[in-house]
Amino acid sequence: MRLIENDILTKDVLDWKGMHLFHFMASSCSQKTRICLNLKNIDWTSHHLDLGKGDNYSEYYLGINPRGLVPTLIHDGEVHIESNDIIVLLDERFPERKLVPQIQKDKIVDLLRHEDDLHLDLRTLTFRYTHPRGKEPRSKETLQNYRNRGSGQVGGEIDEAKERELKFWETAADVGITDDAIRISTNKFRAAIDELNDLLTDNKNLMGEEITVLDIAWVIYLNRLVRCGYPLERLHPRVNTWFNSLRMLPEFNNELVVPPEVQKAVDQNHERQRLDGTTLVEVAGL
Ligand SMILES: N[C@@H](CCC(=O)N[C@@H](CS)C(=O)NCC(=O)O)C(=O)O
Repeated sequence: MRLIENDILTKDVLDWKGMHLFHFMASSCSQKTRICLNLKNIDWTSHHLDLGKGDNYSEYYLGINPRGLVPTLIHDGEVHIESNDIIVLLDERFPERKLVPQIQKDKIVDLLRHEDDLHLDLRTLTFRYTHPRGKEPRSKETLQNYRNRGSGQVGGEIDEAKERELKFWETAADVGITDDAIRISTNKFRAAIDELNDLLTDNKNLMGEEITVLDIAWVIYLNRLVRCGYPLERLHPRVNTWFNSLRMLPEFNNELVVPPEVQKAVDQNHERQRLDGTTLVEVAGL
């Protein structure tokens, strides 16, 4: 989705030349975008934000992306948000290695929409089953900044996605990530992965022989789910085999490495959950 000038308060980016990406190392949507850039050999300038430190809620960044989310792509002064729109746009502008075959475009866009609908479910599982984020993952002060800064509009319209984001963080602070929320989100993923299994029945990759953006998007999600303790191999062996074949390619692997201290915190979290009987498998009844 390309923003219009009125959506953008940090006007200097409108004069930027070349390809710039605002992203966060560990963000799934950023990883997806970076893998596309890698596969297409596109040169880009990195603007790294640390979401844990709230860099995405600065006046500067909310002036660029009123949703306060990563990634944001700036291409010759055009500001684009929403990772799925960005990867489809990159494929149109850099067709050398096609990742959205024209003939499959409508179906891919439709399936990507379904993937994006599950994004808050992925966040729900992440915030309980990777490293612990504390009782209030985004403080009241941070959320107040988020509410007040930026134009609050996308495409000239009041942005409802921002309200949805605020609600997510306020609920997380109020009641935490509940067992019910874990069950609901996990069941949605289980059903979605069963659909991937059907797509892989006769195909090497989700849309056929070649890798498309849909494969990239789902490898990223599955990578996160497996890190949360989702038993992919046991529940969906065919999907697991396909996932591992792509996950280990250097263009993917380079974007998915986890720093040892972060992995240690995840392992400790899982150990605690095993002792308490609150692993993902136990809570979701898998
Ligand atoms: N639909 C959006 C979702 C973007 C999104 O939620 N990004 C996450 C990181 S994966 C984010 O920026 N979260 C903000 C935060 O954690 O404060 C997209 O695909 O770009």
